[in-house]
Amino acid sequence: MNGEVKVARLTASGRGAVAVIRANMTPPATAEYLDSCFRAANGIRPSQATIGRILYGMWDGEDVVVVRVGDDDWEIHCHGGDAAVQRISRQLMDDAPSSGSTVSECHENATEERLERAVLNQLLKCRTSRTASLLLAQYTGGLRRFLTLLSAQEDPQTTAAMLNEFLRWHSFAAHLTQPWRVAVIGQPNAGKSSLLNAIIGYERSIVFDQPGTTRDLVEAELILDGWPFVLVDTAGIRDRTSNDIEAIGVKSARKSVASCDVCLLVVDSQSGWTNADAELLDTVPATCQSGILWNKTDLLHGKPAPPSDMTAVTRVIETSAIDGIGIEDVITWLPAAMVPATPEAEEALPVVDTLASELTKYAASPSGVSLRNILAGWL
Ligand SMILES: Nc1nc2c(ncn2[C@@H]2O[C@H](COP(=O)(O)OP(=O)(O)O)[C@@H](O)[C@H]2O)c(=O)[nH]1
Ligand SMILES: [Mg+2]
Repeated sequence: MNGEVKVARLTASGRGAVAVIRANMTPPATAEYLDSCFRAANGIRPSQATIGRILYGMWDGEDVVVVRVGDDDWEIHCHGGDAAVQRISRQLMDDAPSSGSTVSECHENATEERLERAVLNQLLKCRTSRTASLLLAQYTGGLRRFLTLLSAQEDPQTTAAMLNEFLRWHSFAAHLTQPWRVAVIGQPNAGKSSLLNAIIGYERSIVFDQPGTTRDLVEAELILDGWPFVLVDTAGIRDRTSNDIEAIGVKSARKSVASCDVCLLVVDSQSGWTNADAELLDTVPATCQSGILWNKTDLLHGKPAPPSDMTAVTRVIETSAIDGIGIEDVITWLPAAMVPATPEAEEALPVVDTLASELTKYAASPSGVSLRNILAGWL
């Protein structure tokens, strides 16, 4: 009779540097299967290794570490991305000679409660301690307390007010795990790539003094005031372009503007404000805030400042990518514009998107589904 294989991921799902998979291979047949998957650098076969022995080697072309942790148990430490974990787990599950197999997630914090599981899932995606502490407060009871209070509420007006207050944080809560997207747009050569590099502090985009050099979107993640941001460098958005390669960049730039939270329009102050800039500003969707970066001010030498009718309606920051003028202002303005207010420490936040959508739907037409029914699915 064949043995049995049980595979479990010990580390939490989500991004991580290293993931650990535990494999339980019950005799008689299966342990040797590990030997065919994994080649240790020192030639020791995992099925013959002494308990506690750490083996470094290759698994299907990938560096992994295998440790025998018991008579029938091995740990496989591999790259932390989901793809590597799934590939190794599936291989053990599907190809090892066994009579039956199971796979499970069994990291320590696993909980059976749907609400906490969903919040934990979000918590694992946090990139900053500021966002993680907000999520943690929801995980350790903040959200459950609020939903319990809400479900006990008899008065429709109070219920509506509680829901309103909760749901007004919907977009903010979503951004705790999905960075605010900043599209950097502008005419070719205005200094978009240079400014992006100045903001993120290292050379990331191509900077070249021939118009239309940035063909691909270049994204850079950064943390501003504890909040996650992604800056997207774009090709100049123009309606007609003679260059096909740049046209691809222009197309994706339009798409990128459509999905961004804020647009930074870079203007070359040497040329001043042009119709082309006005047209560009018009492409920014109403859902998206915009700011103007009046760039190359180091070259101005008395040339005109941004027109005052423009500064009256939009935030204009005078910048120089070369000597760093205004970069600090941009870095301060972005988080202030995106997060004008922060919730109180104890405030419940709609950090679970499915729940937030269900409640938003309910709030729009309270006579339809019953609130108790919705909440019963979570409590
Ligand atoms: N003097 C000066 N030159 C700049 C500034 N920003 C960009 N440049 C120059 O303008 C040219 C185009 O810059 P780039 O960032 O590639 O523009 P993009 O096409 O908008 O991405 C390069 O030669 C840059 O060095 C600035 O603030 N001051
Ligand atoms: Mg560029």
